[in-house]
Amino acid sequence: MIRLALQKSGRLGEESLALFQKAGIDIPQSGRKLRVTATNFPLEILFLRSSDIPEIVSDGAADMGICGQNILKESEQENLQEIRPLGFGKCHLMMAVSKKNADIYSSDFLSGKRIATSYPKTVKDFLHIKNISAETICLSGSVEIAPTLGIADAVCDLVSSGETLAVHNLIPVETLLTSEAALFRRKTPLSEKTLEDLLQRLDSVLQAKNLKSVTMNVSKSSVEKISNLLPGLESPTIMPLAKEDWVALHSVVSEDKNFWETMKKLKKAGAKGILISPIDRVLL
Ligand code: PRT
Repeated sequence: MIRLALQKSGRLGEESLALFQKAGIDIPQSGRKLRVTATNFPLEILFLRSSDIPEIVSDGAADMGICGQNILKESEQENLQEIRPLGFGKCHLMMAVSKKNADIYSSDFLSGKRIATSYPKTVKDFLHIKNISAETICLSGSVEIAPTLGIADAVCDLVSSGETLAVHNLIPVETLLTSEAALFRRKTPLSEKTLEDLLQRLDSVLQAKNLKSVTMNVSKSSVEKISNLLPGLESPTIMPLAKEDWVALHSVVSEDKNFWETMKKLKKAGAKGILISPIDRVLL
């Protein structure tokens, strides 16, 4: 049984549970329970505050955890190891200053100033690397309001859309780190077989994220031309059709920036009835 710590409520907890569900791991609705066991996989989930997750894993109360890379970095727990970035909860930890200071900003601006943040260790590392001496004001939330209250000259906080900074008349001037949700473990042994099974299931969902199953009817004479247009995982599957001289071609195509251009080219080359379907999971 693997014990995994997850955010109790909030953006990362919800997306993590959705990922497990897509991977075919059934986790009962927790309600007020802080500890639940998956019904079809040897996995126990502990629901915690994000900032407590690294320490709980580091201390051995859980084997693995999911939290933002920002929290993992701030925790400075040396016996933890990131296993997978999970592709959600993306954000940047940014330094921001008021509009009037943004134009004159360089890192040296921070010298002798007060910086409000919920990430004091990451900020101290940043200042140390830049060889700047500044004071950090540690707040657990609502960091953006600190300059208006006159208790800080700059803030260092997470940014995704940038709207919160804008509302507080703050301009992002420097990125300390980029972050997304990540699965991590303690560096001590745990059931490698169960871990491998868990990773295989999660990877099957993560790798399928941008893949589409594409099927189309094509005349036998255009099979080669159309096959060459299909950037699939392997060569396309060709299936016979009742209609003479026609076949169905199936391939798996990544939905990247060229996807719709490729679909247009397939149509132009004579492909008919192109079916595009999502793929839940793929084992590569
Ligand atoms: O509730 P709990 O104690 O578990 O932690 P929490 O209060 O930090 O939870 P939550 O859900 O807010 O954040 C959990 C994790 O989500 C963070 O540790 C990040 O890894 C990730 N994440 C991604 C974010 C954001 N984007 C984000 N925008 N966490 C917080 N924000 C906040 C930010 O602090 C700021 O106040 O959103 C505001 C800025 O958003 P924009 O869109 O206006 O730029």
